[in-house]
Amino acid sequence: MKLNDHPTVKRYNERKASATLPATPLKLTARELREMCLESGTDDVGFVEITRPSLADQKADILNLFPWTRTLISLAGRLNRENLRSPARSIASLELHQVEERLIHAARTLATALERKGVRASTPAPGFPMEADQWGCGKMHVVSHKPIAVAAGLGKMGLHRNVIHPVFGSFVLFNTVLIDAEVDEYDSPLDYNPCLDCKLCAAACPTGAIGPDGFFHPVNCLTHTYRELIGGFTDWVENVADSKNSIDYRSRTSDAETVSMWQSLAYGPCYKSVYCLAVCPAGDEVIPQYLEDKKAFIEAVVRPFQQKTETVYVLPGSDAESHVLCKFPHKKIKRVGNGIRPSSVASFLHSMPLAFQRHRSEGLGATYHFTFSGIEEVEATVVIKDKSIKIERGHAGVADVRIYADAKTWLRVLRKETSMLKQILLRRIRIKGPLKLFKAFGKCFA
Ligand code: B12
Ligand code: SF4
Repeated sequence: MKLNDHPTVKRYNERKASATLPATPLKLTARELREMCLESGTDDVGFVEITRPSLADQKADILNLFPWTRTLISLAGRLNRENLRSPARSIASLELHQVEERLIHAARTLATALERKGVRASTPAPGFPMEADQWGCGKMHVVSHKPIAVAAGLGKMGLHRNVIHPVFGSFVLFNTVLIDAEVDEYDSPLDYNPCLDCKLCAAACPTGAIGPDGFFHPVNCLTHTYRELIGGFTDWVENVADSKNSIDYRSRTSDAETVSMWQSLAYGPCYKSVYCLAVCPAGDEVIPQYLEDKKAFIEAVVRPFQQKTETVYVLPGSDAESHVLCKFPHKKIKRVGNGIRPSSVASFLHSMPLAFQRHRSEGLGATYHFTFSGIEEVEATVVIKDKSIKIERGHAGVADVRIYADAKTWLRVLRKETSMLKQILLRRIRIKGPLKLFKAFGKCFA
């Protein structure tokens, strides 16, 4: 049979001749698209063109995977407040899973409807699954929903580094649908920030990851909140592998922790804290309770999280550990690993600001010149001053300490596969300058 005689091809040619095939590229009206989004089960929506300058840093990544993208549809899913405010982790986690599921379903329903209209549409996950093979060497998530939601006018970043919706406040999750059609009207960012700068999120965060000055420490947050996810799971597996027998395993992991890990695997992850969202009074729907009686709000909403007796997971010697000891002495500290270990010198340099424990660097002011050789030949300058860190490629300024290292050996030390002292004695790592300053450098990274 010739291709043109095939029934499917014949039907295609007939539809083409009668012009019932949609013309491309399509232009959708914002009104019609908004209605479709709300019908699919989302609570709010906004549209952004792929060329929006505020999204320039993720445009290449998006186009690499979806070269046909013209418009980004940001979908918002409202979270029920009292579930998120419950100190019971099972209740708050279930609320997050349910809204995430709803956003996945809504995005897919919308994509199906759009595809039937001849519009190409793709729906990356709101959270998981992610590109897990990128763990330790790049960005695991396909799309960053927060900047898209901000560009789409669905909210602004609060002190806690989450997007606050003008009505739902912090009780909101986001998803994004990518389409190949243009929309006749795009949305603009909000002209104000719903964040009140009340700093309740900083007061409630058990790890101190949210600073009252706006500093955010993603790694200290992840080590606790994600104890049963990604890197926390890796650390648990290694504990199993390192245990000599069941008694040794039980000395490392309590029965409750083992059961909790099973529960996370079977029913979706248990987030150890979402306190920053739960205590936030911002947003039209949320603010009345706060404005009517601020003291009562703090007693009813913030205090239960602060008073909760619970285990807080910290990196040994981190700012999070000092924070728990100082602010929440009644909480139990458990020193753990978080599975984050650089796989290259490039990722070591990239991840350094994320791992930097600023309070541990107090009083330190020094410039470090790194020279890596072997599998990666890289020069870099690290300046630690005034509790902040700056990294640049090449050697800049005058070095207080110069570090020469075989790249592979340096990574093995970071991965705790060999000791720094041994490698210094073997001269695979050489330090020029005061050893005291080199030790102080190490202390800044728990
Ligand atoms: C990575 C990530 C995290 C990381 C980093 C958080 C962060 N602020 O970026 C960790 C594990 C700490 C985290 C924790 C939480 N997250 Co989260 N997370 C994401 C994810 C996958 C990407 C975030 C992103 O775009 N970052 C880039 C830019 C925009 O963020 P930024 O704050 O300007 O910059 C930070 C990051 O670049 C980060 N970073 C860069 N590289 C790396 C590498 C690693 C390993 C880490 C840890 C961080 C990191 O460091 C920067 C400094 O803070 C999104 C889902 C998605 N696909 O978008 C959800 C998302 C941001 N998370 C969300 C939520 C709800 C949470 C939690 C409450 C816990 C939970 N249940 O998941 C906490 C809240 C912590 C907080 N106060 O921010 C929601 C936020 C909703 C909202 N209203 O804004 C999102 C949008 C998921 C969703 N679909 O709704 N999250
Ligand atoms: S709790 Fe207060 S400071 Fe923190 S994000 Fe909400 S409004 Fe802003």
